Amino acid sequence: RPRVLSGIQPTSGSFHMGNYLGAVRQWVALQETHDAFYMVVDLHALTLPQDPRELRANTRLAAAQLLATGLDPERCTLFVQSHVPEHAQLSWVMECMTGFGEASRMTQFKDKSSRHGADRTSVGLFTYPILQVADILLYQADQVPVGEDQRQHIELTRNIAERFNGRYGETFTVPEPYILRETAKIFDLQDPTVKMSKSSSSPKGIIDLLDDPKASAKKIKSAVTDTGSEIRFDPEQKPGVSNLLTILATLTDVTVAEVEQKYAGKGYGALKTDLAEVVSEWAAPFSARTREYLDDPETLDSLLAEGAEKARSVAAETLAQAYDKVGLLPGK
Ligand code: AQP
Repeated sequence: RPRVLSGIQPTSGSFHMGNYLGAVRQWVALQETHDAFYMVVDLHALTLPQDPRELRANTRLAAAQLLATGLDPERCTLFVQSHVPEHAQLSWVMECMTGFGEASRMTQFKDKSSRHGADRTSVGLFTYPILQVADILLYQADQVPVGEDQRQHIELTRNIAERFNGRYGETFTVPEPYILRETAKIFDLQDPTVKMSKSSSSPKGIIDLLDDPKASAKKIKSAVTDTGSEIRFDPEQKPGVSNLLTILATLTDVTVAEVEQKYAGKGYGALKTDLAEVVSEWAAPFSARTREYLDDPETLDSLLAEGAEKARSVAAETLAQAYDKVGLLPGK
């Protein structure tokens, strides 16, 4: 079985529809066909200031949401990044393999650092793509299921893996991004030209999966659509409507063309009402399942401990190889 690896940050509580449709939904499908490793990337969350108690709670909450979407610890390895110290250990080696200029070209860093200002930008935010390189290479992942915003980081991972292999001999699998075209980028409801994002969308622009269904319905109904009244999938001319069509088609497991056809001749109102209904039907059982996992933190923690143990057995082997290749003296 080919191997996949991916992660999600435990920031700001609820996952949003972009996280789910862009990434986590694929994770659930891939656990059936792939040797799958998924993690809550708590170390990545530290790139921005976090309240310690909230971070701990949000890490459990993220794991509970992943289980609630259908990840099954019998079929995949689910763990918390900081429980596997090899991530931070390999990251240092990878930092030493990365050019400063190369790291400076990461557009996500440029966006986030310009938003936060130099004083609130940590060195960790700058090096976080390199920790991600380590995350992926430790598991010799063949594919990395992510949203479009991560494509550049996967490209960096490929470059560094190739560089390491070239310099020290075949060590790492060079991974491919696994990005589904249709859902690679889910857009902000209020500004459908930018991605739906925890840190930069306004609350009205985000469908939070754990939100009260009434609140989500209200946001969907006030989503910015386009002038004209025709329901047509046309991301250039009609980004708002196209975004709603994508979300509806994916959640109901049909093609965008089918949804387009169904709404031919109808108004935006009908599309929004139906989408609100579909989101609420999806989200209610999801929230209930998330709560069940949270209500039993002991079981949740022991699932995560088992996941970390499985992950560590793979990660430790790769780290030992990498340390050996670069010439670090093995300890006793
Ligand atoms: N809008 C999106 N459309 C498609 N995929 C998306 N992802 C995030 N937003 C969208 C994908 O979700 C996965 C987990 O992302 P993350 O843990 O990196 O979360 P994030 O990047 O913190 O989420 P945001 O909302 O994008 O936050 P900011 O803006 O703070 O970085 C990833 O695979 C990501 O591609």
